[in-house]
Amino acid sequence: MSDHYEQLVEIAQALVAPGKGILAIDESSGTIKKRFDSVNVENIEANRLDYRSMMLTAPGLGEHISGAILFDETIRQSLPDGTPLVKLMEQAGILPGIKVDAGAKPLAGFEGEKVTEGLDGLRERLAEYAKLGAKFAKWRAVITIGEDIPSRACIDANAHALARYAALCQEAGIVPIVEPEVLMDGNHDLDTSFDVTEATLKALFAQLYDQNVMLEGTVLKASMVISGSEASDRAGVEDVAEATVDCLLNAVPAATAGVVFLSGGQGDVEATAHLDAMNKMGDMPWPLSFSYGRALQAGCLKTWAADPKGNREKAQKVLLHRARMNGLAALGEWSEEEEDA
Ligand code: 5MM
Repeated sequence: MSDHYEQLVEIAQALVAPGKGILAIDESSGTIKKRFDSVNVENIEANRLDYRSMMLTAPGLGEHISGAILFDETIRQSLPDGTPLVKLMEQAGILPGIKVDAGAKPLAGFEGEKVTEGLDGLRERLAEYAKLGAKFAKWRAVITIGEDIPSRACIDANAHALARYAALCQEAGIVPIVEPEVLMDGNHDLDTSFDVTEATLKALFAQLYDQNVMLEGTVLKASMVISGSEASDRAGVEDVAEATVDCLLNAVPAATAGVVFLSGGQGDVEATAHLDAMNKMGDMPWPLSFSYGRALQAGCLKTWAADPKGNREKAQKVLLHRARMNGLAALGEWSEEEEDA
């Protein structure tokens, strides 16, 4: 049992508090470049700070956002007036989180598959992040669906690394978010997505159990069970919601503090509708909420990029709207009328 039991449980429960979810703004250097390139913004530190601090200072964001996942650069940044972003988040009631993985790299011997690296030196990095104010962390593994993949070796290597990361986080008093993302890329059907997600989650929880990770102080960041993005006959909202909940019920122990979804390339309203449909299905063993990156940021980024100074408040409103919609979906109280209001 972790020395930090109560602290971890409290943080984990706060992350999935009713009607709240997580804002993922932990894009690594390569990913934020792609996002900025798409809206013609130069990828320099000043712009990254301006963009991310614009989101974190959106008035009232803490009503729907429990925590934000930061990148290493961001957790060390301050506003031009000297206020550290972490302090500003604390004042806004938003828990600071940190991405600690070093990215998904090719898995030797398994073409087309990846394993996430970053365990070397992780104990020391976590101790530093805890001093900087991080209350939770995130590690993302990537599972690809394709011809004859994923392999058992890929699923097991990633589950093992996720559990080692989670155990180190809890030792440091930091809540681990474990994210085994089954990618939406490809033309696979809903059943294939179900089978791969179920196998991945079962392997992950077996490893978490073997490595003494305390589930009450752990949050799962899951991908939804969804048709491949290039599938010809993609499943509708109700089917996705039912398949996802069935899969989670099969594989996720009730002791887990909560489940938050990634959006994985879904449209922003689509991601909200899926989450809402799941929560409308009734009581679950764990809270079901969101930890969206693109599905929270897409409209906000576009609005801000059109005129970073002039559109600051407008972009914040766009973000607040999506945060509120997803907060409603986390309660199963979202509707298209709310969306259009
Ligand atoms: C915000 O994007 C995160 C960082 O990705 P990279 O390490 O590839 O730069 C990403 O891990 C994100 O937290 C999750 O994938 C969820 O984001 P989406 O956009 O899928 O909701």
